[in-house]
Amino acid sequence: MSRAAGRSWLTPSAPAALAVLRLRLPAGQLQAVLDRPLPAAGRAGVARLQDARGGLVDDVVAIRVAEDELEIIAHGGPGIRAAIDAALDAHGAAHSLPPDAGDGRWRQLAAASSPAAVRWLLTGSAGAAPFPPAFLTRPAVVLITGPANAGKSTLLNAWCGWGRALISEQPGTTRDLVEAETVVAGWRLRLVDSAGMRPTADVLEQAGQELVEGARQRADVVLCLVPPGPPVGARPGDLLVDAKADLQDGPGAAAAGRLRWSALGLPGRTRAELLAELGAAVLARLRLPPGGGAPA
Ligand SMILES: Nc1nc2c(ncn2[C@@H]2O[C@H](COP(=O)(O)OP(=O)(O)OP(=O)(O)O)[C@@H](O)[C@H]2O)c(=O)[nH]1
Ligand SMILES: [Mg+2]
Repeated sequence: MSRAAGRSWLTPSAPAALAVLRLRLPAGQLQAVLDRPLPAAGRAGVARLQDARGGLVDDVVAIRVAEDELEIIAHGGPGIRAAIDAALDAHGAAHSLPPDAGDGRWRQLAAASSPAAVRWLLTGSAGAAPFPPAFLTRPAVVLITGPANAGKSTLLNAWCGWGRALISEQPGTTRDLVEAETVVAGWRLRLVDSAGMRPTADVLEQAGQELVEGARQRADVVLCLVPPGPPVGARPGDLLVDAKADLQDGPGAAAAGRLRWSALGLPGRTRAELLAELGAAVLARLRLPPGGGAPA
């Protein structure tokens, strides 16, 4: 049974140097689109895309992806695209193929949000992503919570690499949700610092604490910092981190096998190494393979 003829742009319509198009026509009609013999199956060739009367429309690269199908790399200006559309209408390829004609990866690439997602799309095998597909198009949201003065804002600043949030020795400093981005093993993470949890009569601080509940709802993972003392505000499922670990008793604290964080580093471990461990734990929790999981 012959397949429906048609065409489908695989790249977005914004002006760009190049645009990519899938074109499906019976082989005889397909030949009429180009001024040279069609490339053999699986091969590519340079050719002129011509209108139904043989007039030049664009110089293109044509890849023969099937007997009746070409992938065409053309110039990406809006005028050229319009001229190609008009020419292909006249060749009988007027109907757009469904949006996912071909493998749809060009569309996904245009929307990819992390270098790791781009890498997987370019080099990974076909089929379902080996990570939650939501993270193809948006960064994961990581909420940093815990008691007041636990070092949450200090961690945010260390992780994003600049002084995004105010830090002070005074508990109750952060009230708003403070967001910043970092990249871990190719994955963009949206970090959200939040008001510290403690009983307080301060109305603004209470309002800040209420925001944390909403932030929990939209977080993909919650890091709860646990400084020396009893845990405050932790919930089941939170990733617990021994915070201000430089102030904690080494053997006892380390024994729990929990993540440890100190802005000052720890004996034998630099701050950067501790951050890398936190990042690896967050990626593992989110099921995000380093670098997108594509072969090196
Ligand atoms: N010893 C030690 N001090 C730290 C560490 N991290 C932060 N501090 C200090 O602890 C104090 C509080 O740090 P913040 O980052 O403002 O704490 P926070 O959790 O954001 O506090 P709130 O916003 O008030 O809830 C500051 O004086 C920091 O310099 C750490 O790992 N070790
Ligand atoms: Mg703070």
